[in-house]
Formats: sequence, C-alpha cells, structure tokens
Amino acid sequence: MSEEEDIILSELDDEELVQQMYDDLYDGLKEEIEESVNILLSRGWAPYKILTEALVGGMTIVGADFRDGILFVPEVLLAANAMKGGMFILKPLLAETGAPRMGSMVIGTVKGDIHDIGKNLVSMMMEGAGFEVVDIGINNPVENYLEALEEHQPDILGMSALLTTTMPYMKVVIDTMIEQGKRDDYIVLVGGAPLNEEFGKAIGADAYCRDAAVAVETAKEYVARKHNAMTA
Ligand code: B1M
Repeated sequence: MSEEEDIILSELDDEELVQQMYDDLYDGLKEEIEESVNILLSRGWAPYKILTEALVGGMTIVGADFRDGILFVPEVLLAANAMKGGMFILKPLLAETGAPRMGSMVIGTVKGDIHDIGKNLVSMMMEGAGFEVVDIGINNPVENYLEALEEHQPDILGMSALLTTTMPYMKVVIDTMIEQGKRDDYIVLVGGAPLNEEFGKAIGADAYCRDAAVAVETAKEYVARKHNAMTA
C-alpha cells in the first residue's frame, strides 16, 4: 500500500487537508475532493471559503503546471472533473442564502472556447446572491446569445472566455447587438482570465469582472442603477 492510500482525510487538520486537496485536485481524484469538501463543511467552513481557498486555490496550481508543460490536457480534464465534483456539493449551499430576487442573467462561454469552470462558478455565486441564471453552456456562436436574450429577456448578458484567441469573439456578439439595436437593452458583463478592464471597455461591455465575487457586486450595482433609471 502506498503512503498516499494511508492518508485518512478526516484526521488531517484544516491546513493539512487543504494542502491535501491541492494534491488531490492535481491528481484528479474526484471522490477524495468530494470527501474533503464534506469534511470542511462539517467543520463549519463557509461554502464560499471552501470554493475560493481550497478548490480555486488548487486549480491555480494546476493552471501554472499546465502553462509550463508539466501537465497536459487529459490530466487537466481530470482535475477539472474533480473540481466540478466539489462545486456540485457546494452549489445548493451557495444558493441557499435566501437572498431576495435581484435580477436575471444569461451567461455562456464564447464560440471556440470550452472552458466552463469559471462560468459555472459565476453562475453559482449569482444564484446564491438571488439572481436567476440561464446558463447556455460553452462554445456559443452569436446566434445562441441572441436567441437566449430574446427568450429570457434577462437584465444581464454575461460572457466568459479563457483563451486569448476566443476573447475577441465577445466583440462580435456586442457589435451584432448594436447592429440589431439591442445593445442598450442589456447590461453586458464579461470575464475570464485573459481579459482586463481595458479590454472590457474597448469591446463595449459595461464592465469586466475579475472574479465571481466581483461579478456579483457589479451585477447588483448595474441592476440597481437600471431600476433607478427606470423609476426616475
Ligand atoms: Co485550458 N487553457 N486549454 N483547459 N485551461 C488555460 C485557459 C491556459 C491559460 C493554460 C495555460 O497555458 N496556462 C491556456 C490559455 C492560454 C491563452 O490563451 N493565453 C489554455 C489552453 C492553451 C488550452 C488549450 C488550447 C490546450 C490545448 O488543447 N493545447 C485547450 C483549448 C480548448 C478550447 O477551449 N477550445 C484547453 C483545454 C482545457 C481543458 C479542456 C483541458 C480544461 C477545461 C475544462 C473545463 O473548463 N471544463 C482546461 C483548463 C481547466 C484550464 C486551466 C488550467 C484552468 C481554467 C479554470 O478552470 N480556472 C487554465 C489555466 C488558468 O486559468 N490558470 C487553462 C479556474 C476558474 C475558477 O477560473 O476560469 O479564470 P477562471 O474564472 C474566474 C474568472 O476568470 C472570472 O470568474 C471566475 C471565478 O472567479 N470569470 C468570469 C470567468 N468567466 C467569467 C464570466 C463573467 C464574469 C467573471 O461574466 C460576467
């Protein structure tokens, strides 16, 4: 039996357990990640703290080694799958905050891009904050966004991109909305690791959101502004 198999997760203290979760995420061990999430919950950790400190923290390490050619796509897929296992447990807990209904959002990852962990996290946090979220998934051409906007009439359109090659597609979506005279009907928020505030401004989005917490705060602020403008 290897040393790894001897580890009893529930016997580790919080700090050791989080370190172990980094290792387990790195190794794509979904069941272990799920068990650790449950242990941290039973120790009174807030779902958001588990999400950001343990899961996102672990994924940052995976990202660095992926960039440096130490990890490859199959391993990163396993890590992503393990992360999703943990997120699945936290999702209902984040949504259970009893927050009043704040507004609605259609969100999707742009065409050519299949990264969805960040988008899912944003959706979860938005739902937790009282927003109704329609998630249209990954690899969305402009038509998908327009159809979803037409069908659901949300307050907000959210777009996610993780690749420098796919982020310009956000402009295609916004330009099409302008052409069709629909741009000002929605608050457009964009996010994803390669973006920044300048890019958000340059493509005509209302705001760039650095992370899921910022997305929630920005969404609240813009929806309040919109409602104030409507009642003024
Ligand atoms: Co990809 N990948 N990947 N990948 N991948 C990156 C993005 C990369 C930076 C890795 C690296 O080189 N260091 C790199 C992009 C380089 C670049 O463009 N500059 C890269 C590459 C190159 C690729 C491929 C091209 C690799 C290949 O095939 N050779 C390929 C492309 C596939 C495609 O999309 N067409 C590819 C594939 C994959 C996997 C399928 C293996 C897997 C995705 C699995 C999945 O998502 N289901 C994967 C993963 C997991 C990553 C990394 C390691 C992790 C991404 C992640 O989930 N982060 C990533 C490296 C990295 O980012 N460090 C990498 C955790 C997540 C919580 O953070 O997504 O940033 P993030 O979301 C944050 C914020 O950005 C923000 O809030 C979130 C929560 O705080 N946010 C929003 C995100 N979207 C938002 C939307 C909003 C608001 C905020 O709307 C309102």
